[in-house]
Amino acid sequence: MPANLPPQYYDLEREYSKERDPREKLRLAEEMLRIMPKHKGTTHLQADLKTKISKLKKQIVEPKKAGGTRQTTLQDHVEREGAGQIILIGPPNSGKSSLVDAFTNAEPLIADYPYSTREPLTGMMDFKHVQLQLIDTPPIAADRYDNYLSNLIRNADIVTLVCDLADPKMIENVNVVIDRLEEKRILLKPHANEHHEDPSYKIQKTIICAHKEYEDESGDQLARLKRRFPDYVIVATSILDDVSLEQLKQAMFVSLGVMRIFTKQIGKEVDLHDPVVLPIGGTVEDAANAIHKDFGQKLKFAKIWGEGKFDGQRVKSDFVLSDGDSVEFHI
Ligand SMILES: Nc1nc2c(ncn2[C@@H]2O[C@H](COP(=O)(O)OP(=O)(O)O)[C@@H](O)[C@H]2O)c(=O)[nH]1
Ligand SMILES: [Mg+2]
Repeated sequence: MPANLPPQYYDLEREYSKERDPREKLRLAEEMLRIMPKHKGTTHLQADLKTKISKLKKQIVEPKKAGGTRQTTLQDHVEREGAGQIILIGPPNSGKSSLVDAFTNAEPLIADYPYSTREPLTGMMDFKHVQLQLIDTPPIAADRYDNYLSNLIRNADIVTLVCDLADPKMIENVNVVIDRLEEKRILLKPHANEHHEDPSYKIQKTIICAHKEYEDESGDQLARLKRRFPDYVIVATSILDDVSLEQLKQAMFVSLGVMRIFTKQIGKEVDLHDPVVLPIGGTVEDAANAIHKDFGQKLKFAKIWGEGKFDGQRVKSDFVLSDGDSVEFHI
């Protein structure tokens, strides 16, 4: 039976075969399926198109990784990688993409016009051999809020609110961000241990990045920010000031409430490149279990090196470790 396809179908098919962007291909394929007459003569074609559509959908949801950079396309969820997930949010043009560019191998578009970032983008940041995942996001403004942001922000470990010291309307624009999130029942707070009587509200621990510090010679803008956010960790940064960028990284790491524990095999040097990351308060047993399930139970004792300890001090499984300690396990 002849297919008797309408002429538009052939136009779409031509476009489809030239198109490279999978999302645009998907749109075209769906359109082809929509206009295709549904009768016996087109059954094969229909099946064919449906297969193409499902393949394209898969390709879009699971894009191949390239050098740790990933354009997230399933936009409201970023699969967690590394020891913590930190989302950068803020008004347009505040410098979110520049920071993600400086800290990770991701390559976001940086531009002097607002709304340059259209989609979340993730990249991995190394901080003293700990891998942290950063998410760059589109701006939040009075006339702009991408709904998928709510889930992304709720699911991140920490929010970094990037404020633009060069913006005379900085406070106003930052307030818009806070208000819009509150509408979505997300409350940015300096600590995670606050509670809200309504459980549908999410309290999200937040640190403040006071960006473009060199544009604020008088320091008035920074002072304004400190008055507006009295209890928050605030780090003043500039892309041109490496020390400030290290301070922001440090603040991000500290805000996660984790510590790095280095491990050492008996008779060998400490492995300084691949620390175990544990919540602060973790013990020798927790460190052992992080290396291998049940390892903690088999442990007889451990020797540790670190600040405030004797070198090779012998400790039991319940010994509470501190950031930077090295541990040698004895079973
Ligand atoms: N003066 C100054 N400009 C910056 C700094 N960081 C970024 N910018 C500029 O601010 C503009 C917006 O940057 P971008 O990272 O795209 O901001 P986003 O919209 O928040 O992602 C660009 O023109 C950047 O070059 C900084 O530390 N100092
Ligand atoms: Mg951007």
